[in-house]
Amino acid sequence: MRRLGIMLTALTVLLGCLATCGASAPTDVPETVVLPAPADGWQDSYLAFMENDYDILAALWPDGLGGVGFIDLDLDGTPEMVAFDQGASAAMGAQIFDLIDGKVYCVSSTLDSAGGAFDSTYLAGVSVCTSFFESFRLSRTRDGWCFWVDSSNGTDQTAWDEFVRFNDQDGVLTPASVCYRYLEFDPNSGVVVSESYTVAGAGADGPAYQAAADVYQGALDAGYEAKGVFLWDDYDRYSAGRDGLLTMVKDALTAYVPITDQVTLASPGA
Ligand SMILES: [Ca+2]
Repeated sequence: MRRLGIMLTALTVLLGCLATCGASAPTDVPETVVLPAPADGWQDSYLAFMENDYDILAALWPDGLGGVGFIDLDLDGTPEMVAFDQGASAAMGAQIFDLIDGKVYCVSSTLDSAGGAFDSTYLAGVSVCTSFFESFRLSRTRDGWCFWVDSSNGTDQTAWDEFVRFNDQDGVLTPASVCYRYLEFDPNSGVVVSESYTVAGAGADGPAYQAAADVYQGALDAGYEAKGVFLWDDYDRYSAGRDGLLTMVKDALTAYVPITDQVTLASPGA
């Protein structure tokens, strides 16, 4: 029974949140989500990938990665690895790696060249820009439990937002575009001179975009705060080539917060 308790961990959101968050309560979505046990040796798999593929990583990001963290984005029990670049624009680009059948694959990247550098079997067309591990939110939406992120970036003349939902598709983390907004500004006046929207990849208008975004912004947030480490936390420790990167990954593994530690829990075996 103890083993059952370890393998099946139920996650319960405080019902009190329903009253205090002001969000509508999904009626047909369970109040708990059951996570399978993580894949054996998942930590070593990611470490080995970073060590063996270091030359590829160094070629793609010659100045080094900006941060590494682990988040179970598709709620299959095994965390994905999120690696930020150092952000040449307003937000950093996230590269997401998933452990699939014992092998690590890049499943999302802001770099087009990642598809040629890594095995692109599971590389999705949707990528994420953000600057914080905590931007990935675990919520109980009307469409079920999921992680999502408000991915955004821009310049002084443009701004875009994309709400990205993380799905598990046959054991593969799959980011999906919920809705997207692109704005162009007059650089002198700041007035919006053009705008375009999509919902689920199809052309839409502003109200449709907002309605799709509201499903996530208005959902019940589980209060989970993902953690990782950044290069600027300790340049001396993290910036020395392969060894520095592997140290960053090891520290990120230590910083990893299992979802069960962050919310009110109820083990079915307890
Ligand atoms: Ca996962």
